[in-house]
Amino acid sequence: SPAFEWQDPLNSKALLTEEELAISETAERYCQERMLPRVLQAYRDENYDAAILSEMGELGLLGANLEGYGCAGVSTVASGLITRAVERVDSGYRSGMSVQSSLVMGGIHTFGTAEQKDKFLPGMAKGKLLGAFGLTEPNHGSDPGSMETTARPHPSKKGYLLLSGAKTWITNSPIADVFMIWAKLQETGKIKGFLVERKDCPPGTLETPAIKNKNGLRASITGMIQLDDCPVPEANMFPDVEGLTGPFTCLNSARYGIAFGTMGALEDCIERARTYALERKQFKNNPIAKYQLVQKKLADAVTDAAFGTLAAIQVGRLKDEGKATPEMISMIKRQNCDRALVHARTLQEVFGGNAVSDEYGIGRHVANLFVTQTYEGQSDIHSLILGRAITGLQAFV
Ligand code: TGC
Ligand code: FAD
Repeated sequence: SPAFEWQDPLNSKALLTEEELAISETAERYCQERMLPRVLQAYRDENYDAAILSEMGELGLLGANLEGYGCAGVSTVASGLITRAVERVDSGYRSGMSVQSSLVMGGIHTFGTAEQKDKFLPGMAKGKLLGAFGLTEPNHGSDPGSMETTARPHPSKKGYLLLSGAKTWITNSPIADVFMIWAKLQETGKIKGFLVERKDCPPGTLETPAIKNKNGLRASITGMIQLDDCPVPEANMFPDVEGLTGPFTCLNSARYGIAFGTMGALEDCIERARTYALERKQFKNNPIAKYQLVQKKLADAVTDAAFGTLAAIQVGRLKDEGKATPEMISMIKRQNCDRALVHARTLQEVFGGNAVSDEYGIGRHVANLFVTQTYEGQSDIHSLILGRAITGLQAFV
């Protein structure tokens, strides 16, 4: 008779293809053997090792669900399994990868011209060319439609525009080679996407200072993008998409990755808490895992990890069949980030005072998971997206 497996209680593996299982195994092995040994020191030093992206590129793990241009062309579920493997180690490492793969490569793949795809995608797939995605501004986070960054015609150079404005809280910005900037055309007020190459920016027109002293996501690098009449050729603009549909289409894919990825962080919290609870003894030499209140914490967390994983697989399958809606993605992004954060916080209690030591890893996940609940649409914003779809009434303004 089948045995209950606490690591995969609803047997989600049974829903995966042979290829997906193999990809998951490759990603898990790389993450456990190569990423995990670096993360504690990286987090302490607030240092992102960009070599991670080139290592992932060599394994074919970047932009993995895209077709062509050196990308693997795997299923959406397989790409989710990769994010889960990475986020089992650290949400910051998954962040660096999500921006590269889903937001920037995905955006170029969907909206880029043939020349833009040829120019950027092969280098990005190898992790040799690094990307950043600039949507959020100092005064406009949840409401990017009010952005102030503008693009105006270059007064003297034909075929060029000048970008001005500031983007903030931008993952990878201090180390990126190419920036996907969302800005309003000064003439029409329409939002357009631009690919800005660091190497082509004259001095003083592009600055990307790092934002230091973060109390979460410290193993990733975050910064600003400051544009001061930065010249960009018209050929680097996405020709056929305008309005928020552009950035939000990129976000659909990245939000999916976060929904699957956070299940990896939660599973790591469960595994660490279970191990600790079985080893730690209190009251008549009993392992604390024997006590009902500790068991309930584990049961609650294991249940939500299993449900969240099944939901992510279902939405991935629908996405590949062209049947997924943005609201489905909002639902799993909100639910999985919220549940992962709640359970990580509760499981932290299992470690008693030791939870305060960074050696136990649980505090790092708690701090990181707060960020996952905040970026790519804060959870309350996703509640309002769902509320709008349920009632037909919009509550944003
Ligand atoms: P709204 O009127 O709802 O929509 C404007 C236009 O956009 C279209 N649209 C979508 N298209 C594709 N996919 C989606 N998910 C879409 N959602 C909306 C919509 O059809 C409409 O098109 P059109 O042709 O009619 O113009 O826009 P709104 O201004 O009312 O905005 C509403 C709201 C709150 C939902 C939206 O602004 C929102 O989602 N806010 C959250 C902002 C956000 O997610 N920012 C993410 C920044 S990037 C980031 O955080 C990266 S972190 C990366 C990492 O490190 O991992
Ligand atoms: P605000 O929009 O000011 O929201 C503050 C609070 O108010 C939230 O709780 C929100 O839910 C609530 N709120 C706002 N409006 C409403 C409303 N109408 N009804 C109810 N509640 C509301 N952005 C990028 O473009 N690219 C990146 O690579 C990127 N990386 C990031 C990395 C990190 C580490 C962090 C922290 C952020 C990153 N972001 C990035 C930005 C992120 O997407 C924003 O922080 C997020 O969208 C929220 O915007 P905000 O911080 O301006 O908060």
